[in-house]
Amino acid sequence: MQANERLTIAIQKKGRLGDGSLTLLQQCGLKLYPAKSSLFYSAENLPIDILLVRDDDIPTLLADKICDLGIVGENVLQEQASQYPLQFESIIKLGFGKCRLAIAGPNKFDYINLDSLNGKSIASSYPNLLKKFLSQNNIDASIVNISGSVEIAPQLKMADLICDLVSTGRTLSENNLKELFVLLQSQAVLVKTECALSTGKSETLAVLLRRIEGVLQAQESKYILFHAPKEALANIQRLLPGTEAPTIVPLSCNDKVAVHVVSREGVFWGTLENLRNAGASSILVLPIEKMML
Ligand code: PRT
Ligand code: ZN
Repeated sequence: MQANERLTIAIQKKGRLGDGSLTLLQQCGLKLYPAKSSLFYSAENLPIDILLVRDDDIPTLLADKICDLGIVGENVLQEQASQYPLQFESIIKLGFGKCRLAIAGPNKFDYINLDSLNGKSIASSYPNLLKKFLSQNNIDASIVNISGSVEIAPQLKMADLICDLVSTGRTLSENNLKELFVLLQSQAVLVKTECALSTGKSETLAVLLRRIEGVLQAQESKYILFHAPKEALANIQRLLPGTEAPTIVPLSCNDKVAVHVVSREGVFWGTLENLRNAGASSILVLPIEKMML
C-alpha cells in the first residue's frame, strides 16, 4: 500500500470529543502507534493515520485536503459549513458528544414565543447558525459575537440573551438562566467532504464504517438469558423490546426452557420486572462487545 493511500482522520486532541473519538477507533480494532502524547499516530493494522487537533480546525483540514475524514460535532460543522465552497457529508452519527444549541435568557425574562426575542441582543460563539435562525424566523435581534464564557454575558450587560451549547443545563441554572428555544440538536459525526476518495481509501473507509456500525449496534444491544415455563414464552416475547427470534434450550431438570435473546434496545429494570411477573426467572442481562450482522 502506498503512503498516500492511508486514510487520515482528524479527531479532537483534548476536550469533550477527544476520548470518545479515540475510544471508538480503538473499539474498531485500530492499534495506534506511538503513544497518546503524540499529535499524530498511525494504525499498525489498518492503513489509517490519526491527526490530533482542535475541533474547530477540523472543517478547514478537511476542506484543505490535509485529512480525509474528521470526527466533529454537528454544531461546529454546521456553523462553519457556509465558509467553504464545498459541501461536507456527514457519514454516520456516532452517539456521543450530544448537546443542543439553545437560546437562553435570565430567569426573570418574560418569554412567550419567538416574537419575545425581537429587539434583544444575543451573545453567541455561533453567529452563523444564530443569524440563519433569526432570519428564517423573521426575528429582528442583534448578535454579539463572543468566543468563550457566553453564559456570563447577561450579567456583564454585554447582551440580553445568549445562544450556547447546553448538555445537562447545569451551566445555565448556575448563572440564573433558563432555556428558551433549541436551534439545533448535535452529536459527534464522522464527516468527509463531497470530494471522492481514491479506491484504496474508499475500501478502508468501508471496513471502518462496518466496524463503527458494529460497535454502535453492540453499545445499544444487550444479551438476555432467562428461564421460563414453555407456556409463558409467547407472552414473554411480547415484553422484550427490539428482539428477533430467541434461541430456546430445554432444561433437563424440569419443564422450563432457557431463553437466549439479543435485544437491540435498552433493557430497563421495568422490563425485567415485567418479565419476572410473566414467569421468567434467573434473568441475566449481559453487555455485547462486538456485533456484525
Ligand atoms: O480545544 P478545542 O477547541 O478542541 O475544544 P473546545 O473547548 O472548543 O471544545 P469542547 O471540548 O468544550 O467541546 C467540543 C464539542 O463537544 C463541542 O463542539 C460539542 O460538539 C460537544 N459538546 C457536548 C459540548 C457540550 N456537550 C457542552 N456542554 N461542548 C461544549 N459544552 C459547554 C457549553 O458551551 C457550556 O459552556 O458546556 C457548557 C454547558 O454544559 P452543561 O452540561 O452545563 O449544560
Ligand atoms: Zn473548539
